[in-house]
Amino acid sequence: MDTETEGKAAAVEEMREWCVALPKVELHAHLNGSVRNSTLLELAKQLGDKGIIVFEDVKDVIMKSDRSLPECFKLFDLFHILTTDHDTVTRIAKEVVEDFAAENVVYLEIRTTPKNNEAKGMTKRSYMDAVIKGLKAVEDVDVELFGSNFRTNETLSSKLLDGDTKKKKIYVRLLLSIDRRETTSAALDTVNLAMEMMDQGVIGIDLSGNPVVGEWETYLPALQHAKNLGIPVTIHCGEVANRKEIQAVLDFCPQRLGHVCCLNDVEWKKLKSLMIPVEICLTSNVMTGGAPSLELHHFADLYNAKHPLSLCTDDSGLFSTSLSNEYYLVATTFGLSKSELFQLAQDAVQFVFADDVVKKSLKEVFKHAEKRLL
Ligand code: 6MZ
Repeated sequence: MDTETEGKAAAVEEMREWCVALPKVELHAHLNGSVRNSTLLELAKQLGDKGIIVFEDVKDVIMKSDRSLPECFKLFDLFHILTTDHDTVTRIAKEVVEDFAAENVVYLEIRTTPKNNEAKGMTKRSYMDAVIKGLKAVEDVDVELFGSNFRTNETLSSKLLDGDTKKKKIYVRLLLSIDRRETTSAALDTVNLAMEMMDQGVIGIDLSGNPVVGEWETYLPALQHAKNLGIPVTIHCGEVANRKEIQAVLDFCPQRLGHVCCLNDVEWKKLKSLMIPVEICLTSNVMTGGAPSLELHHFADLYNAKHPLSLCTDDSGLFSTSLSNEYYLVATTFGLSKSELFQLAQDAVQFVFADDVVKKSLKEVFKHAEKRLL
């Protein structure tokens, strides 16, 4: 390697490390899309040994790196076969939090679809209990799940000071997802479950699932119910060009929107005038064709317009990314400086669904990190 190449490699490494060190807020991460490949392979091997699946076929699918949107949803069906029993749900919830915390995510909203599975004796409630059990089982990191002072009177910010030898801390909150395959009644069950579990870390509702499946009218009563109950809502919007639905979603005016890929000029204008914060998922959108390339991703337009936004992973396992990597991609693709990246990460605090006490604590975390990172 010549000196110039070595210098470039060192600069890349330094920037990547800086993006890892940056405190980050993750607002759009699906539990089953964020599972480690090693865990999926281990689970597939177990089911392969039992003759339930053919391990070699599943292994190739898990290790494949590019995925179209329809392929993603076939894969989720496979992941659900691998992960949907109580102990496995507990395990993946624990690992996902550990992985985000390891790259300095200080606030994580993890979303997951509560599942009924009679064969496994699973109800939506017992599924969520298994998720929460996983969050409580995290040992390497202190998880603040119920409120800023859940385990101790010390706030998170006071424990995240640099040079701190204590354990890392992460706020975790849960969003319950309505899958687009569900009926109105099943969607309402999910909202009622969210209400029931508001004191256990559940903080909002998400509408997700295969965007070519289902009708807006099916979910609207449940989303409206959430709104009436005062539960914050985030909606996957415009993953495909469904004009009628994009219009309806903007009219509904949820607290946040995911993706916003296929909006036309009128819808784009409306989104900007409504100032609804957007969860930006760069790698996911490019892989699934929602954006033509990183360079042409709509992040640039929203960022330049000073529209509220937050960088997110969507499915870090499925798309082999991490939140640090998404920040790195923004730096290298759009030329943001470290101070602009820092501001971007810090601004995301405004869009969390958690209360002002948590927001205040997170602001402190950033204030302190600023001295070290800039
Ligand atoms: C829409 C998505 C998604 O809920 O089982 N999901 N929905 N668009 C996406 N973009 C690629 N990625 C994930 O996590 C997996 C579920 O999240 C939704 C799908 O409904 C998927 O089945 P949970 O933990």
